[in-house]
Amino acid sequence: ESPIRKKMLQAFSESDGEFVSGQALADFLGCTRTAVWKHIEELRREGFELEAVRRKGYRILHAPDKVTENEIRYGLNTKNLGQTIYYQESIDSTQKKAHQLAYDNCPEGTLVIAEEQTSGRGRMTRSWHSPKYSGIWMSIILRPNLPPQQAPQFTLLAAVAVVQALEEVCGLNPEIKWPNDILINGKKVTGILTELQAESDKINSIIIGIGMNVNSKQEDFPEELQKIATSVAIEKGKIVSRSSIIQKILEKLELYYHLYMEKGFGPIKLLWEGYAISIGREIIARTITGTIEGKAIGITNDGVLKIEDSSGRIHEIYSADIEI
Ligand code: BT5
Repeated sequence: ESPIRKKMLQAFSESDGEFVSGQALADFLGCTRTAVWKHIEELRREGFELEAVRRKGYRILHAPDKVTENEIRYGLNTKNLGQTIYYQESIDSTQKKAHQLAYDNCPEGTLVIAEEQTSGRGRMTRSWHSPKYSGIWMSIILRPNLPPQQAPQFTLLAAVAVVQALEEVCGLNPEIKWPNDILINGKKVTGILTELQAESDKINSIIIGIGMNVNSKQEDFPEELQKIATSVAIEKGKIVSRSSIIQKILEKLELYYHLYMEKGFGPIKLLWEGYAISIGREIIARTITGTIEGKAIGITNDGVLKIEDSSGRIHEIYSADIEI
């Protein structure tokens, strides 16, 4: 995407729905009015609805609901997160691409996003169903100067950002199931996958993958997901703009990332606990080494789950699937 287009969307973004004159655009972009008009035409071809009024100029009436760089940039209110965007209509996995970009030293906050994933993945070797246009399939690269043990806290931090984005943009009240599931009415609407590139004592990159079902209908889910998955549209009863959810997630992530770097995990933990469903309940945790049953009594300051079994013994769980 050309830098001129980027600046043009920024100008519209700042005008907040008001007209921007052709001359003002030309001055701001440092190009001719004819060039401005050409860029406007290009935006139209991409599905932007633009109004042009003589002597007033142009304004954007409606941005199309795709998740291209333009859609995400228009109205995005962050300093770093999502300021560099890698978009592909179809991709194997945004997580995989993000790993490559991180390895090649892309800027912190780089967002990788696609309309569909052909081999989206969950934890371990599980797959993540990511059909075209109906969801948010994205990965964000962060580079906190921290030891690798603190990385799991970022799954919880991201979960808080996602829950608040869904509350504020969609008016929904999702809950978090430790460690990485966001549920609405007991069904999974979002999964989070946090991965690392690290040396023994230092994180190089954290890659946070977020998969959210947004406009899928119940019958769109494959058989095995019918009973366990839901989407924003199913819960809300109407179609929702993906780009506005993405923008809000990025804004919240940035906010909490800074809070975390300044104040540590404490404030994030408090927020997280307010949304958690598993705490205080009898649960079954399936880990790689075995199954533990008991009461989830809380998370530690590292984000590790504590379970008290019937003999009163307390187990610390680093990674598991939880059944409530
Ligand atoms: C997760 O794993 O929940 C993490 C999912 C992360 C996906 C994002 S999308 C962008 C980025 N790029 C990627 O390639 N991945 C990330 P886990 O807790 O292991 O849950 C996986 C399980 O969730 C599967 O075994 C299914 O049972 C279920 N599942 C698969 N697709 C789903 C969907 N679209 N909605 C709800 N549940 C799903």
